[in-house]
Amino acid sequence: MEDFTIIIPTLNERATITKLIGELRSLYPSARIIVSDDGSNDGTRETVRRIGRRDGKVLLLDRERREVHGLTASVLDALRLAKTEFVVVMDGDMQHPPEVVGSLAGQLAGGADVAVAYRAGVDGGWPLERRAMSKGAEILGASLLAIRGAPSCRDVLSGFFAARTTLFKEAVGKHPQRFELKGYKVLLDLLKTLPRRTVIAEVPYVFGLRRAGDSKIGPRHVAAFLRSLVR
Ligand SMILES: Nc1nc2c(ncn2[C@@H]2O[C@H](COP(=O)(O)OP(=O)(O)O)[C@@H](O)[C@H]2O)c(=O)[nH]1
Ligand SMILES: [Mg+2]
Repeated sequence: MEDFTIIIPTLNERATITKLIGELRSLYPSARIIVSDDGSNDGTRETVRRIGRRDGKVLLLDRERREVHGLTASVLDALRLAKTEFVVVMDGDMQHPPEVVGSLAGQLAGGADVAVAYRAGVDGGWPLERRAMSKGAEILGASLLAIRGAPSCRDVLSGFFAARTTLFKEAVGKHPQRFELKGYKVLLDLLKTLPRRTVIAEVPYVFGLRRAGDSKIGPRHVAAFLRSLVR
């Protein structure tokens, strides 16, 4: 059941990363954790490296000097290192509850190919502008999958999901051009490459408020998302 690797892309998440890794470790003692960092300058890397010295299952993937920076690029780089049967992708800012990781892995153990955590609510509410943007992008993403005959689910833009490692690696290997490396929406890119018969499970969760650090989302991510739609 705990044969999974948790991939956490980070950019300046020092305020939450220790707590997140601690909670994951106590819930899933044998899980592997890869923090894929794009050159944080707030001590995130040093913190994770320090934890990794005590805990051999925690690895820092330091991408500071890579040519392409981006959330999707970071997830795909970490995926290459994964040797477990399943991988789970989640944010490093504690907006994705660690308890849900077990439910996602459980769905895969039960036979699903991909398990997606979808927002069943937003803790504390979101500004209207952010909600509207998110809804619009969701409709675009879901329509794209429908047009292409790809599998879909409730939140095709979720950043919190799990997949069979071989399925995910094969998708990237066969369709590298489908992945928008600077983008935020690696799940959408993955779904685009999969046949409609793929079994997708859905698990609800409440999206937490970001309590520390800053959201990195901005205009260049909107541009990356639009590129992702035409890839
Ligand atoms: N490696 C990497 N991680 C990123 C990048 N941009 C954001 N992240 C991480 O991806 C996760 C989601 O980002 P966040 O800004 O919280 O997005 P939001 O929750 O949609 O506002 C967090 O763990 C960020 O630290 C990036 O360019 N590279
Ligand atoms: Mg966030």
